[in-house]
Amino acid sequence: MTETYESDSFVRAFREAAPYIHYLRDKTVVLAISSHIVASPDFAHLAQDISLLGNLGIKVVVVHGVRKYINDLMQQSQTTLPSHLGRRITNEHTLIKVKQACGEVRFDLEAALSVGQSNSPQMLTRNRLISGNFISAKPLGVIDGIDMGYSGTIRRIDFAMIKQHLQQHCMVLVSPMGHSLSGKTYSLSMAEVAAEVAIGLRAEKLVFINEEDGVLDASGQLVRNLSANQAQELFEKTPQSKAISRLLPSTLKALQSGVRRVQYISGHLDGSLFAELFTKHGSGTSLAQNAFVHIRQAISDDIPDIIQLIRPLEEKGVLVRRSHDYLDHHINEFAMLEHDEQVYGCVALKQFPHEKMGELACLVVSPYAQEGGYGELLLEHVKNQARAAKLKTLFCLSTHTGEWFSERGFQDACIEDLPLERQRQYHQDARGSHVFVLPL
Ligand code: 1C4
Repeated sequence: MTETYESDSFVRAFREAAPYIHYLRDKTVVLAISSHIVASPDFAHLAQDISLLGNLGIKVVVVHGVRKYINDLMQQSQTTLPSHLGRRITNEHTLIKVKQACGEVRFDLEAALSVGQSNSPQMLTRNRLISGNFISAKPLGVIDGIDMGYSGTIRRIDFAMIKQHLQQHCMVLVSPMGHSLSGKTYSLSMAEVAAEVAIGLRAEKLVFINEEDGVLDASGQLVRNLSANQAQELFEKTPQSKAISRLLPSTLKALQSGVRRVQYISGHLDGSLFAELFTKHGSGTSLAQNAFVHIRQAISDDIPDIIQLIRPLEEKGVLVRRSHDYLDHHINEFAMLEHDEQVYGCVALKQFPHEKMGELACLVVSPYAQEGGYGELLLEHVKNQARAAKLKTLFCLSTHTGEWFSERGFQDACIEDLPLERQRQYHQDARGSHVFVLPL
């Protein structure tokens, strides 16, 4: 028997991760890290993973929060922090504490991200971390008669400077502080800074790393994927923790402004960052402007993906063999199922307009994504296409999957029920496939 590592979980995980790593190389990822996470002992693992992202060729910008550090300092001096509309009111005394807290978080972060991976035999290079006066700020001013003092908002971000550093393979560290042109310092919202940085850099992903696992539904279960509309609805109906609620406005703005994914993950869960970036299921909640899974018309560029999906099944006799040439000529019959920009399935509808019949063919869901309902989605898609084309009957031929179709309303049929042209092909193929039909 040939030895195989296929069942090895490392091999499977590596195969799953590789396309994501390839996709993210040279793209920008903004990581917005809560100060509660920086202060926690769990941060050491996360910092190592962040360093590794840089080594994988991903452009990383780290934005940090300061809330925990400020609260601790205020507690020590037994002062409370007034706030209005969810923003801290920063007077001169508080500003000193904010600066102090900000410096402390930065040093903690720099130290953790400076740990070299010297325990690795390949000695990965140490990432250079750059920070600077990237953000110009202006005061929030007086809101509802309340002077917000040194709490500010972003006026401008020096994206050219940030990009220059990223281009030179440096990691960029951005603090939630900004300076006005008159030299005053303002305390900013970490979520706002992270979103604006991600928007301006056209980041691929904005990842908020908090203490919570992500967004929860009414029964307290973690919600894996949300579109912007679903998120808005869910947050209205199901109150989330304060930390998560604070992120929603910036999240929606980032998504509306072109950031492809905003992700909420827990910084306490070892490996959560890698799981979120490099696996299909992720580890927290992933938010996108539009729905995650969609089925679209195939184009010639999809042929390599189709071949990758169908070849192993052709070898096993589950599917009929289709050459590159065949796919090229019949690509209009195919539809592709994508999840998060990755292809996970395909299906074809071959029409026999004379008989008002259609064949559902070449139905495949990637082995990495089976039993998640994608097969059902592809079937629904073909049924809708067939109805739109005014076909009356859908049929399919199968050697191994008859039960799956029977459970979805297909009935056993015989060869004579097929269009004549298909009957001829059936005898030519000599596969002895079972025939199933579904009245539409
Ligand atoms: N038999 C019965 N049930 C099955 C099954 C099977 N072979 N495979 C999965 N299921 C069940 C699961 O156990 C699960 O049940 P549960 O837990 O809900 O009770 C349920 O289906 C999952 O449903 P889903 O919607 O999540 O399904 P997916 O896993 O997303 O997709 C596929 C289902 C069958 C598409 C998927 O398992 C797959 O890709 N399988 C390998 C390829 C395959 O068998 N495709 C069907 C081909 S028939 C050929 C052609 O080339 O045109 C041959 C033509 C000829 O001449 O012979 C077709 C149509 O392509 N024909």
